[in-house]
Amino acid sequence: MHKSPLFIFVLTILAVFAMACSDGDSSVDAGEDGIADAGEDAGEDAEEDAGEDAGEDAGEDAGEDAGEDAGEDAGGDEGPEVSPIVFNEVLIDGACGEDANGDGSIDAVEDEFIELINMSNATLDLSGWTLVDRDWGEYLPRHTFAAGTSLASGAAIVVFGGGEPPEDEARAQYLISNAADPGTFYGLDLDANGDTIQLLDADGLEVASYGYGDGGDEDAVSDESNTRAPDLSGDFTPHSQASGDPEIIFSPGKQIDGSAF
Ligand SMILES: [Ca+2]
Ligand SMILES: [Ca+2]
Ligand SMILES: [Ca+2]
Ligand SMILES: [Ca+2]
Repeated sequence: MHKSPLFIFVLTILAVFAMACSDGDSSVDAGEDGIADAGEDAGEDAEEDAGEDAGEDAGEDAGEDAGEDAGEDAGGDEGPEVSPIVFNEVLIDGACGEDANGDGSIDAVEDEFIELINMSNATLDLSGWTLVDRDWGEYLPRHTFAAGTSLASGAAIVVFGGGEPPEDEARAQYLISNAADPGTFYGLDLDANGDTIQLLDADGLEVASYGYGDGGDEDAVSDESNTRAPDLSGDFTPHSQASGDPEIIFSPGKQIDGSAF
C-alpha cells in the first residue's frame, strides 16, 4: 500500500500527539510547574513557557522523524558490520495464491511474512525488539517482540502479518505482528512497490534491515517470497528459482528445501 508524503506527515503528527496525550507524567508536570511558577513568579511567563515547550517539542519531534526517515531511506543500510540476525526470507505479497501461514485463508495482509535467523553462536534475547517499516516508523512498530522472546543460535523466527500462526517447532517460532501496537491493521505493511524494514533492538538501534523496490537494493518480488540462496549467506533470489520448483514459492521457518534450520 503506497502512502503519500502528506499521509505519512499526518500520521507522524497523530503519533506525536498520541504519545504526548499518553504521557501523563509530562502533562501533569507541565501543568504543576506552570501553576507553581505562576504562584511564585509571573503567571503569564509560566503559561507561555509551558505552551512554548509543548509546541516546540511536538514540532521538533515531527521534524526529526521526517528527517530521520528521509535520511534512512536515502542512505539505505547503516547497521553494524556483522549482524547477529539476518533477514533470510521475506514475502511481500500475501495474496500470492498460497496460504503462507497455513490458517486456511489467503490474505494479502495476514500472509505476508518476515523470516529472521540468529547467525550468532549464542541464544539472543529479543525482548522489546521491534520490526519497523518506513511508513509507520518507530512510533508504530509493525511488531514488538514480547518480553521473554528468545531465539536459539541458528534457529528461525517468523513474523506473519496476521491470522493464526503455525505451531512452533524445535527450530522455528511463528508469530503474528503484534496486535497490541496501535495501527497494526496493516500488519507488516510490506508495500508492493518498495519498503524498508528495520529490526531494532530494545534500545532502538538497528540490528538488520531489508530494503527492496524503491526502498532498497533488493527486488520487489511478487507472487512468491524473496529468499537468501543458499539460506543464511546467499544473495536474495525469488523462491521458486532458489527451490528449482515453480510450486515451492516460500518456506517460512524452513530452509529452501523444506528442511529445518
Ligand atoms: Ca504486501
Ligand atoms: Ca493465511
Ligand atoms: Ca510499509
Ligand atoms: Ca525459508
